[in-house]
Amino acid sequence: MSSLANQLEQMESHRSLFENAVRALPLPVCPAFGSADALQAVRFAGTGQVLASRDAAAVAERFAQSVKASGNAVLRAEGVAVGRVSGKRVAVLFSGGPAAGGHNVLCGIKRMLGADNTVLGVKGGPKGLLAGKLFEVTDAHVAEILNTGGFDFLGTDRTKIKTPKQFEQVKKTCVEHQLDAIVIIGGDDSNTNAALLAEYLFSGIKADGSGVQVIGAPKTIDGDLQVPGLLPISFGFDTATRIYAELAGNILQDTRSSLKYWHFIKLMGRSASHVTLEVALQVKPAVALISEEVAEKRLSLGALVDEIVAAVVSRYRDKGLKHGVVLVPEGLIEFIPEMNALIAELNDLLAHEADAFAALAVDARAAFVAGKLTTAVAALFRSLPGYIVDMLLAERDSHGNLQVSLIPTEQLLIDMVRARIKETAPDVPFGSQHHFFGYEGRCGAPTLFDAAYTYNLGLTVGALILDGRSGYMASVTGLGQGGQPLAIPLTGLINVERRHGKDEYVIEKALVRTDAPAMRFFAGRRAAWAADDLFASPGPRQLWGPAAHQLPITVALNDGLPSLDFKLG
Ligand code: FBP
Repeated sequence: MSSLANQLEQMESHRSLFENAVRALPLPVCPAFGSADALQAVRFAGTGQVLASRDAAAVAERFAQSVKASGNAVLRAEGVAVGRVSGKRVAVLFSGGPAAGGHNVLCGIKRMLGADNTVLGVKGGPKGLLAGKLFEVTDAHVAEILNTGGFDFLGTDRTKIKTPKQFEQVKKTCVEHQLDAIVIIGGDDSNTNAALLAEYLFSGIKADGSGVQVIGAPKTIDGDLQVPGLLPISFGFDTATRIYAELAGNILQDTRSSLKYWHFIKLMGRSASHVTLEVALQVKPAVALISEEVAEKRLSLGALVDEIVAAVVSRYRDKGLKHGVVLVPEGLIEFIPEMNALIAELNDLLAHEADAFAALAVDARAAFVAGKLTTAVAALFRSLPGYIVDMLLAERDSHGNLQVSLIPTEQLLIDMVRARIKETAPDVPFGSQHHFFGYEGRCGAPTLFDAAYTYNLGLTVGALILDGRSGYMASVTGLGQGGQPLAIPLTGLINVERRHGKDEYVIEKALVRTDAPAMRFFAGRRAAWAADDLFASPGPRQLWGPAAHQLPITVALNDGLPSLDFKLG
C-alpha cells in the first residue's frame, strides 16, 4: 500500500488530522479546582443569593424535599473538600438535541470523580435510563472523545420522564445499577425533568433509606437556557453560531461577488432568536428578523414583508445593489400574532379530532381543518401556500409541539416579497436563494470556549456530586476572570405554565429581551447594515489563532464585559 493510502486509512474512525490534533488540546480549569495537573474537589457554600420564582409557593409544595434542603440558595465553590469521597456510581445521560461540548462535560465529570468512583454512560438518552442501558466509561473512552463534537458516544433522545410508571422504571434502574447519582445534560425541559427526578429520588431509594442525587448541566444550541448573572449561556451555542456565521459570511461574500441574489437564511433555534441575533452581530446582514420583537410589536406577516421589501427597494434605488442577506429565525412563524392564533387553533383541533383527521385521505385534510377553524383564522389558513399548509398539518413532536424546523418560512417570505415587489416596484430586480442552517452546526467540534466551558461544567457537576448535593444545575460564571463554578437550585428556576391545556412545572425558556444590551446594539446598527454592504465575514472557527478566545458577542454585550475575550483558568 502506498504511504498516502496508508495515511488515508489511518484517518478512518474519527482520526482525521484535525480530530487527532483537537484531542491533544490542553483544557484550562477554573482556579477553584486548582490546576489541570493537581485537580482538587471543592466544597460548595451559599453565595447569599436566594432564588424566588413567580410560583415559589406552589413549587415549594411540589418539590418539598428539594426546597427544604437547598432553601433555593445559589452555591459557589469555596475551599477544598475535606476528605476524599469514593465508591460513588454516577450515571450520565444526554437529553434533547445534540450540542458541541457534551463529550467534554462527561470527561470533566470522570476527571473530577477520579479512579475511586465509577462513571456510567446511559445509552440513548432518557429512554436508555428507563431501560437500564448503562455501561462503564473508562479512561480510554475519555481519551477518545475529549474535545470532539456531537453526542455520538452516548446518543440522545427527547423522552420526557413524567408518568408514575416512568419514575418507577428510573428507580428500578437506580437499584439495579446501584446508582448514587444521575446527571442530566440537557435544555430547559430536560433540567425540569432533572428537578422532578431529584425530588422523586431524594430519599428512600437505597436500603439505608437514602436517595440518589440528581444534577443538571445546561445544554442547547438555542441559547435559551440562561439565568442573568448566574448562567451566562448554555453550551453548544457558541460552536453552532460560529459555524452559521462562517457560512452566512461566505454567502455575504458571494452576494457581493455575483451581484444578483437575495439569500434568505433560516437559522435554527426552536423558539428564541438568540442564534439569529448572534449571527447578525457577527456578520451584519441587510435584514435580520428577531421573533421576540415581532411578537412585542405585534407585527403581522404583511408588515414583515413590507420591511424586507423596503430594504430591497432602497438598496437598489439608492445604491444600485441587487443583492443582500435576510436572516430568519426558525421559530418566527409562532411569534407572528396571526400565525400564532392559527397554530394554537390547529394544535387544539388536531388534538381533539385526532382520529377523524387520521382517517382522512391526505389531500382531504386541509379542507377538513379549514371547515373547523374560526372565520378569520380559516381565511388566513386558506391563503397560505400548500407547502406551508402541509407542514402545519404534519405530525407534532413527542412534546406535542409543531415541528418548526420543517416549516419553510424562508421560502414563504421570498414568495411574498416577490409578489409585493411585482405589485409595488416592478422595476426592482429580485433574484433569490434560500437556505436552512441547523443540523450543520449542532455537532461541529467545540470551539475553544465550548470545549473549556463544558469541561469546567463537568468538573463542577462532579464536585457537586462529591459534595453530596442534589437538585442543582452546574454553571460557570466570571468568564473573563478565570471562571467561578456555581450551583443553581433547579427549584428556584421553576414556574407553573399552562401547556397543552394543563398546568405544568417548567423552567421557562429565556427569550431574547428586546431591552437587553445585545438587542439594543443590534437595533442601533441595523439601519446602516440595510442601507449598504457593511458585512463582516468571520471565517472558520479557530481553535488556535487570533479569534480562538472569542466569546459569543451577545454574551459579552449582555454581561457588560469589556472585550470579546474569555479567560478560563
Ligand atoms: P434542544 O433544545 O433539545 O437542545 O434542541 C434544539 C434544536 O436544535 C432546535 O434548535 C431545533 O428546533 C430542534 O432541536 C430540532 O430537533 P430535532 O433534532 O428533533 O430535529
